[in-house]
Amino acid sequence: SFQPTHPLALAPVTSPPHSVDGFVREFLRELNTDAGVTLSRSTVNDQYLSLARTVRHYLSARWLENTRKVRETKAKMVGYLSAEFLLGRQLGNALLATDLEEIAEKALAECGIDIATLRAQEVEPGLGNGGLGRLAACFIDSLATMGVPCIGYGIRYEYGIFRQTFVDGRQVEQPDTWLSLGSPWEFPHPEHAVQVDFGGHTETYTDGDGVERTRWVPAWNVLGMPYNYMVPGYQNGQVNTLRLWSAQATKAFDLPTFNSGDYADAVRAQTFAENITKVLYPEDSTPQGKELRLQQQYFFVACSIRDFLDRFILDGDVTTLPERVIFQLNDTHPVIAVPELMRVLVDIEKLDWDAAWAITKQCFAYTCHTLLPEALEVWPTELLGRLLPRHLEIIYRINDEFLAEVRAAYPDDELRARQMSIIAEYPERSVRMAYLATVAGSKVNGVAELHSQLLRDKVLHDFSEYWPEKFTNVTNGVTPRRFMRLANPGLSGLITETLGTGWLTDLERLAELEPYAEDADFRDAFVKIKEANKTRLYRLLQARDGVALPGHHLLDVMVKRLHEYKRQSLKLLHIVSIYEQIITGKVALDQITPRTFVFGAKAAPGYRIAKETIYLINSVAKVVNSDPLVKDVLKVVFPANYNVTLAETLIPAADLSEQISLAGKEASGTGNMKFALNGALTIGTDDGANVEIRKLVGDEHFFLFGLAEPEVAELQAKGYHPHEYYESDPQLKATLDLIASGHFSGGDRSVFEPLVSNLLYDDRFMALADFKDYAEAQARVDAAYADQETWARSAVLNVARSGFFSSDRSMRDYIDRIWHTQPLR
Ligand code: CR1
Repeated sequence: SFQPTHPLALAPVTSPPHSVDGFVREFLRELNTDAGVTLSRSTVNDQYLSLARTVRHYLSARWLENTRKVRETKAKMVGYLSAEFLLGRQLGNALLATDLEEIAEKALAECGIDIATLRAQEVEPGLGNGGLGRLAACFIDSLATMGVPCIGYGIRYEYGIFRQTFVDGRQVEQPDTWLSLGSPWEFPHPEHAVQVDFGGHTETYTDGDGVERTRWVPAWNVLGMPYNYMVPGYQNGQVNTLRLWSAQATKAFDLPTFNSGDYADAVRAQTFAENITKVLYPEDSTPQGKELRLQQQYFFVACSIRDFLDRFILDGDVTTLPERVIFQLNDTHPVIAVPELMRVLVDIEKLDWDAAWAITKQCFAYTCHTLLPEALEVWPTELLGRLLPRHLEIIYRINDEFLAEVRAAYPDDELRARQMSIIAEYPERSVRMAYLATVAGSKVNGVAELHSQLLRDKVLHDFSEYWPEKFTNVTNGVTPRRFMRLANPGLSGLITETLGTGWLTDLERLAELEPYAEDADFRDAFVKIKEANKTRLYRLLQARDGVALPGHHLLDVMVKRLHEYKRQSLKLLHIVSIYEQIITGKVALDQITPRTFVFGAKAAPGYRIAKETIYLINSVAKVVNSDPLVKDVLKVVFPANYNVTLAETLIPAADLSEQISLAGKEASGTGNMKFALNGALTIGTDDGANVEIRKLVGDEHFFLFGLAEPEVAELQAKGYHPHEYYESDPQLKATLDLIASGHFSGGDRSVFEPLVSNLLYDDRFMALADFKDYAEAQARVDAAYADQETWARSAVLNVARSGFFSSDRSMRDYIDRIWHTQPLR
């Protein structure tokens, strides 16, 4: 560091004036000097980029100040390690955080620009798959809003989650080129690039003090280049950092090869290195076990740990690390950070093993986000040892010492030791990353009450018996800034009018709305807002997907990743069942509650059944939407490319939220919370956070159906035979028969045969077992919706009673139960 002498450089960094004039000046300066155009010659993209940079200027002073304070006060930080951060668009959130919405709108209007056009220009960074990545984004928003020092560490994928298109009803994936029009929210820092090693072997040597040590002799390396993002708190002047890593070659090209004329070969190293952060793996909840994926994981955690030590442990005393940071492991993806920190402490910082282990155990905590056994990551030792030989040795030693403890605690119980081993021997020798995280982590948490209970009872049973105090729950939450204030300005305005300000950072205050459920004027205003939100959605869908929707239908929405356990197929069976009853004359049209069904879902490109389900949904939509008989009562729409941006328009418009996973399979769900907070009623199973939503909003305001988790387990144990449900329920039979008959596939019976057979003879997630109860619950929905007053009352109560689901509350729970950090004063 150097000592500046100019008085301006010594003064605190300042923000531009918080006024329309100030904003206009800043905006034009950006256009002229950064984009290099005049206003009259500028494109929408120039304007958007300049607007983003202008807003950024209002944040940077606070950001720099924040970072300085954290360093100076040596405050303990949260290091949130996550392979995914599904941020959504940045502009709206930054304008809100800086309280610049009105000023910016006026300033741009004075320049002859409609801010809405510029907002629409932003491409969201899709650096995540679904709930897990979005949760990380909500958490860092909450920490900034609460003033808790946090640095998010992740990967800057050049291509995020694929852009979904439909071609003849089938999903076709397109690359997500989110960076192509510029990325105004990031600050690259090539000077802070970190080297990351891979491959090679290890060797022992004796150091100067006569101590026998190990060193890693890697075979190749890449550079990790950091990009900083500001994470602004909501109107509190706090700005935290998100640091995403991009891989680059250590040597851009091989000059002799280049000079010899083989240009393609000369840049091979570069291409190889850059591949590491080229693209997000599109598997949600089910890992693929690909080598490149392990490279991504190690790459970003190695960069992050090095970075933290270099930037925050300035005196080099690594033994103080537990006072300075707690690294939260967002699922197993970053768990290789555990042996990496051990390697750094033992091999590089030369601590002895036990001291290093004592530090490491305090520096990590682990959140598990799943229960599906196939979703728990394991890495074959062959692969891990080839890529990270030193890390595998460290893992073996951690495991040996851990198993020695287990054997001492449970003598004569070799089976238990085998079950708890971090190393699995069958079907192939591999490392169970969830076990490694559990052994190393100071705490282990699930993401909803039921999920945490099942973790203790089932997935990590032996561990919870051995270390009961290690296990805890933190129920997920969502940020009300994005999912209420930005997504639903109408409702937020009504709430502020009613309660005053303050509720956005103290969401339990929504409880004060409770009496207004009985107030006809309030309900009236509430219903009008819902209608306006529907209109806004229908305009968007018209423009975006070319579909026209009727205004007065019940809007029934299921949006989430396409996965068998989430059971989009159950929703679809219900739709087909209604349709079948109409076309066969079993029910009269005037008995049907007019409904529009909306699906939004991406399927992992290699997940066959999921993709077939998408095709079936689109095929059913095509037939139903073009059948004149049902045109006034049924519509099925499936807008392509569901993402955070679309969610923000969709969720506030919904009347009914579909949360229908098989009990015990959805760890939490977070979409369920967003719907309830926006006044949709839920139809759902007793699964994940649904359980807590139902308890809080009350049974009368929630449509519960389906097997409970213990019943699922029991049915599984005694043997589940889905075709028995088909044989004994005539309506279910008629529904499946209609699909099998080729009615939705131009008469071709073979098209959906695999899907139908799968339901009839396998049905891993028991859609058929829950069908009847689901249809009955849907009939209760119809009955309830027929009484608009009562429905509105329930909807208001859903909002009033869902304040618990703010991610601010989740963060408080993490702080109290796991992190023990303090807000910055
Ligand atoms: C779970 O499936 C949960 C999110 C966030 C997902 C979902 O129920 O709400 O995590 N899990 O906790 C996941 O993506 C890899 O696992």
